[in-house]
Amino acid sequence: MTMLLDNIHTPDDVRKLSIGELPQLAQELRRFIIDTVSQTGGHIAASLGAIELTIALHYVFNTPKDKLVWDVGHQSYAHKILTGRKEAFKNLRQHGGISGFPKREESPYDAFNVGHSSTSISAALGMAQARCLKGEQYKVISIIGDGSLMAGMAFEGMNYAGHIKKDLIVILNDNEMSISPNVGALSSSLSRIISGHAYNKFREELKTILQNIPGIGKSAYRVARHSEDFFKGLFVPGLLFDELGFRYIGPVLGHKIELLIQDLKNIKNLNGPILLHVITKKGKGYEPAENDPTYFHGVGPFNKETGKPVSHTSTATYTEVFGNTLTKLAEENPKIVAITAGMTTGTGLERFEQNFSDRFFDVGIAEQHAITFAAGMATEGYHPVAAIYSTFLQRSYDQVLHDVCMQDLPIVFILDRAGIVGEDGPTHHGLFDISYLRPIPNLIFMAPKDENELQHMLYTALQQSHPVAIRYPRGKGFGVPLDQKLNTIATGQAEIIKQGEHIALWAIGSTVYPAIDASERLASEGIHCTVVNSRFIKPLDDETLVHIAKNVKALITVEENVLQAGFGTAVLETLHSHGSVVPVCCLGIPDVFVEHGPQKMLRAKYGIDADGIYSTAKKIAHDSRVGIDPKKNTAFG
Ligand SMILES: Cc1ncc(C[n+]2csc(CCOP(=O)(O)OP(=O)(O)O)c2C)c(N)n1
Repeated sequence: MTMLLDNIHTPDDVRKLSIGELPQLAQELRRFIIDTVSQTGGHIAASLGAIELTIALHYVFNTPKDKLVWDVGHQSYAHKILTGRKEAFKNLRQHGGISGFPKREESPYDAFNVGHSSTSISAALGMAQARCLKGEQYKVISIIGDGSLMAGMAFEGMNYAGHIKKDLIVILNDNEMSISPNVGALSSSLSRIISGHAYNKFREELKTILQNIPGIGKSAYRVARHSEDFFKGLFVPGLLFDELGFRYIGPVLGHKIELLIQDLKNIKNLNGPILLHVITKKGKGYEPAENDPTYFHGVGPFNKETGKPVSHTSTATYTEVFGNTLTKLAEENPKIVAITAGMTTGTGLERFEQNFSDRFFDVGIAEQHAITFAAGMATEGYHPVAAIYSTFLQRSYDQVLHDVCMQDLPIVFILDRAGIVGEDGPTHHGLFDISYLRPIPNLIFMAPKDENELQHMLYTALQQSHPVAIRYPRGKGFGVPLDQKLNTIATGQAEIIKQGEHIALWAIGSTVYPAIDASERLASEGIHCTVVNSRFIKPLDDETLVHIAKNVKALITVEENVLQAGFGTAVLETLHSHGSVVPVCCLGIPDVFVEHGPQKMLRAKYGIDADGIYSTAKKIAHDSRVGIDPKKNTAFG
């Protein structure tokens, strides 16, 4: 059977199809996305839910002149395929392949780079404003999900859009889900709008009826309009968009392409800020994803017949160990409360939620609010644990600094996905938290070498009366046994794992085991290393550091963070302030945004795996400045 998709190279080809052919195109896209993502992994549920909407948008608007600004960008797979990336889509999220998110470097159809949520309205409004300044004519359309719309930034964008009144279309893609079911007052308001759909029909009908009554029609309509707010409030509590200066249209059905096209054509030439409310189903057309959209939000490779993951090992992830440990600790300590910003599953808090629903708070995609909300609870004697991915905590920097650390409040920041996350790429790597948190006074900052140490660190953090951050990587631990009894780790005390007289490997978090591996290979070649698990980024174990530095010929720091203002820099600062002259080499991420690709591969590329540490140590050992005679080819003679 001929596939329509085979002849689609740009959206112009979509526009050549008849409206009657578009449902078939949607089916083909759906199959293609399921086939591919089952092999590559990716954000399938949101993308399946946005297929008809994507086709309709490209059909009605003149892309790329008209600009589509996708929020988060995880729903953009159909957009990628229709905009010349069908072949490239087979390498979705693979190293060297196309990104899982819109990327301007990748295509002129990608108007804005995304990955973090709730930016699309501000970005689109900026484009609309620039268009006016340039005196050009094109449409700008933001496509935002109901979950992403809940964030403060989306409201800041809408508020300003209503103020400057530029032509701007916001498509609200409402599937009543964030990653988990949506939360919050706006969310329930949207649901009531959907159920109040009848109101809109009623209003239109009323208008026609009243205006057609001979003699009194016009004045009756005026009276009715005055009382409209009253009626509207009765039927549709979602006046918010109108109040923000948007013309609200909808709700409309998001999987009926023909109707969607009609709706988009109707709003295309309206002026001012318009919000079109589109109802979609997350995971649409793939039963396993429709049944479990939370699991299929973002998945690894899976069997497309069953929906089951292709690989699974029994080793616990750091996330699971965190969630289980916190739940256990909360049984004994009623002051522990857990907070997440729309990431209950991702941060491992489902069990906590089930066991302590009254002490669990999913605030929606609102990282800034999450932290200050935690601060408020801490002032009232609670011990909040705010679990947020490293990359998303960037959103809350001022709240961490100003609302928590400046008041020295006991809050535990759990930074999951710290380091290289893999296929989600540069928007999601957690490679900056050491640099952005390290300068903040009062904060204690730790990173466990394995999942067992994570338990002890969490226990330790909850003994403190100060803010504490714990960072750990995405994925499985090392499969080490988990101690039943938890201990307090002395603040700022590093763990000396082994001693050797040649080179010190001063490692933190995920780099400790690779440092141990490297030291074993080096030892077999006569290069003897001291290996230290720093455990703390802040405070550093100055005494141990200075002492060790005196007794080796060189020191190497290893971190899974950018080198700028990172962990190695902290070590350098300490050594410098103590007058140490030991040569130091810092291993970590250079001054780049790291691309997407497998964690293992990227760690190797940036030289922070066992091989990388080994090679650097070997090079240093043979460097004449370290006191080796290179001709002898033996380290430190
Ligand atoms: C600042 C930020 N916090 C958290 C996330 C993780 N995240 C990605 S998509 C998503 C849910 C978005 O929900 P919605 O906008 O309704 O889109 P849907 O997935 O339902 O289509 C979340 C929480 C993110 N990308 N950015």
